[in-house]
Amino acid sequence: MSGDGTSSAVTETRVRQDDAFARLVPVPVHCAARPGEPFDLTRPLRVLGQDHALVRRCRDLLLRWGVPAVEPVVGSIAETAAEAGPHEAPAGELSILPVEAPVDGRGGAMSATGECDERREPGEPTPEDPEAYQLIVTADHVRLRGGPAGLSHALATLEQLVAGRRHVAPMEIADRPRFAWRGLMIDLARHMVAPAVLREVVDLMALYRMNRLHLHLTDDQGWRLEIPGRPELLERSSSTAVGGDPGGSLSMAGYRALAAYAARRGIVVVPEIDLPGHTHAALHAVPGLNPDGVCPPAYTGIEVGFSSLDLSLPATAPFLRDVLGAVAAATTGPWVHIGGDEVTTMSPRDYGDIMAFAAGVVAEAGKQVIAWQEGGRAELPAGSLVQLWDTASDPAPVREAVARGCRAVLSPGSRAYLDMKYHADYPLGLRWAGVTEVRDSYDWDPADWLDGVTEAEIEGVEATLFTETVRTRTDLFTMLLPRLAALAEVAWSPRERRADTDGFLARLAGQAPLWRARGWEFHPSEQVPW
Ligand code: TNX
Repeated sequence: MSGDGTSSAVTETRVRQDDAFARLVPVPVHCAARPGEPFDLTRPLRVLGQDHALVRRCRDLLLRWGVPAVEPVVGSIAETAAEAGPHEAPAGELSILPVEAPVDGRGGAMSATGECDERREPGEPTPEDPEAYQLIVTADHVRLRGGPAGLSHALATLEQLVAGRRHVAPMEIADRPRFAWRGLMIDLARHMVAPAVLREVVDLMALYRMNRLHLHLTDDQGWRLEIPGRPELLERSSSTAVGGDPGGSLSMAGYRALAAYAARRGIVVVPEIDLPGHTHAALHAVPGLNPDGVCPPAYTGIEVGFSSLDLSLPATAPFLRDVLGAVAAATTGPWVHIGGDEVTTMSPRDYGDIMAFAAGVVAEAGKQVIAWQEGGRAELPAGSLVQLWDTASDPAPVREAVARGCRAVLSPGSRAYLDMKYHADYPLGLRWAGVTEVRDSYDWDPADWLDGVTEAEIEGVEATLFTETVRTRTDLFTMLLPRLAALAEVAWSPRERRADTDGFLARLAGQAPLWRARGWEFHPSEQVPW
């Protein structure tokens, strides 16, 4: 091969491409090198698409990573050449072109119209795959294709390829998720997380193509969401948090704004009102929810399992209707989470009754129910989601619920609970599910987790961040990163693409510049070759 100019050029291109693929998390279904020169990011570029928000995001991404000038074009470019008509941006596509792209006879930038060999197109995004996308890079054209969610994922992949570089190697990527549910739960109740930080969490999720932001909005220590007609909930129970720390809350408008921000990135917000346990903040605010009609003092410790609602009290059903009705009405996504975990003070029958009642209110409001694994014992509507979490207890309720037509979301404590300590001496976090390093979060497969539950019955995977010990933005990102990226790949990538954990850890190391650029602190795990 030595002395053969062509081969060495090809080899060189391959090295660059391998390098490019080595930066992608989650690993895509299909990626392959294409011949040709790399796409040059050091010249002024034009971003062309039909969707204003996506065009702007693409422009911002390129500017953030040092492209000297970016011209956003929504709709079409009117070409100046007399014989040339306008070049329309096809729906479902986003193009990045040099501003000086040559114009072909039909008025399009040449590379935007059919220069790609259509026979070599990797798998088309299909209507059944709203999150599928393609990314094709040639010397003069970066083309992203997919539905709105797919294009959002394509932008995430592009950002990983571009980050800090002057060129993108020619390549094609065709990608789609393994599981529909790729979630992250954030506990706002133990410590409030400010909306600006929640938007950063959304950005982080989008970077790893995650799509469900589950907000744990209520617990014993605080109530965080405005409920119209029930002002006492925020007046009495929003200023508290674990350890006497400051509380906080989301107005309905703030909640809707966050959900809209997430939706533009392909992410659905899933609100949780934890019932019937974890309700001390409600009991503290609403006298009629207490058997003696007297509100107990606020609670700021971290015990669990002591509080519960009582459906036999006249105030309880109206309370549940008001709260769940308001939450359902404010939620554009299809799901409302009704909690159901860690109830130790009720009979199984009372527990089942109140869970069934809450599920009925949610169903009447036109939403699907999701509940923690214990809720699998209650009568939930078919198609409800049951979320496995407690690796120390019998997962039978999840299995039974699946047998009755529910689907499983997997958040096994020992893998997906990002409030677990990284190691025994780690200053933050709890230990009830063990210590969890990044390999622990990565080295498992959802399809093997639950005997008797098949891959087809698994809706997906969700990481959780409970915040008993998480007080600041730095704490939050340090617990999420790097483990969240591991779980994102578990949920997105095909099993056969994940066989090489060391390879994953090397790709993970390549993410650090992206995190640093955003000011997201991360745990410098010794398992990762940073
Ligand atoms: C278990 S997860 C809980 C939470 C705690 C968490 C701490 C779940 C359904 N219940 O109440 O905050 O452990 O890791």
